[in-house]
Amino acid sequence: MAAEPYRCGAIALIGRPNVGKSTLLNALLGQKLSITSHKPQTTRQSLRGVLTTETAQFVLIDTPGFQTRHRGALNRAMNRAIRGALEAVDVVALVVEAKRFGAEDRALLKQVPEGVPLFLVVNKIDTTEAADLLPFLKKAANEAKFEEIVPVSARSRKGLDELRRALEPYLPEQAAVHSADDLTDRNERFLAAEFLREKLFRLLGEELPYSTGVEIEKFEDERGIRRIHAAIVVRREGHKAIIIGSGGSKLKQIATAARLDMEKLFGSKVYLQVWVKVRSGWTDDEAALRRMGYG
Ligand SMILES: Nc1nc2c(ncn2[C@@H]2O[C@H](COP(=O)(O)OP(=O)(O)OP(=O)(O)O)[C@@H](O)[C@H]2O)c(=O)[nH]1
Ligand SMILES: [Mg+2]
Repeated sequence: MAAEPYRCGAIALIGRPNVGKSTLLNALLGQKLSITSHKPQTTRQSLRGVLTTETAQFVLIDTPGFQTRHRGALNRAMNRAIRGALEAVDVVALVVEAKRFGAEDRALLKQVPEGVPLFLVVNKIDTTEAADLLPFLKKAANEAKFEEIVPVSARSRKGLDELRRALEPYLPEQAAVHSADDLTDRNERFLAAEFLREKLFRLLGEELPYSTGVEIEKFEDERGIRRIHAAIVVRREGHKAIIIGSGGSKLKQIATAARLDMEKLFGSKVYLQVWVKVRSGWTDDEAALRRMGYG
């Protein structure tokens, strides 16, 4: 029997905030690449993760959560990033939470280009009983013309092989686009900023993370040691004081957690220096957003 031809293609993971797109990307890669938190709108820019197997290369695109409630310039940039990620993909996977399919999921489906194979990935099945899940899957099947509906739990790593096997036949027959040891299209500078931003989402209160950003001011790789200077950008002096914390304790906790993640991903020692700067109104200033990489 002739060997199957190699396949390679891009798969966009789209969905409402907090459904677990980034957790799913990491679970499929078997490595932490994309940042995650229990707060919605953690991901702000799209990010590609490359999974290479013997038979196929999956270029998985994580995207910001789609929402229509918040309308500032940063939110517009996030929705633009979703539209950008939907250009020239081979498969679109709409990720939803088990037992939740609503107006925002339907609004997002309208943005999917015609003719692109559409998957429904039902995540967080660890939170439901099988008896409740089946009626949901049946009902969801009527929402659009899905090629496949795949229930998974990104957190407990259930259904991931099934998802990969279901996706593979939809990838075009072609040689790998990335080399086998490529993990992502993003550089270490971007990933360092993201890991620091994750700690802001995880270690600060409910509201503050949304008005913070991160800028990498210096990134040097000296004989395998990364020296990184990063600025946390906030909108107000009061926010700066909260992030620094009493005697600098909060900032130290944030920086240490971020550094440990960076060392793991980069496989090297990292010297990380972090300071906090105030730039009032940055989340609504298009020029400032562009400078910070929100294109
Ligand atoms: N119980 C359960 N929780 C999950 C699962 N997958 C993700 N989560 C949790 O859901 C929350 C959101 O996960 P993310 O991966 O950050 O979600 P996201 O869709 O990327 O969110 P945005 O970037 O904000 O759009 C986190 O607290 C995850 O731990 C799952 O399979 N089961
Ligand atoms: Mg995310």
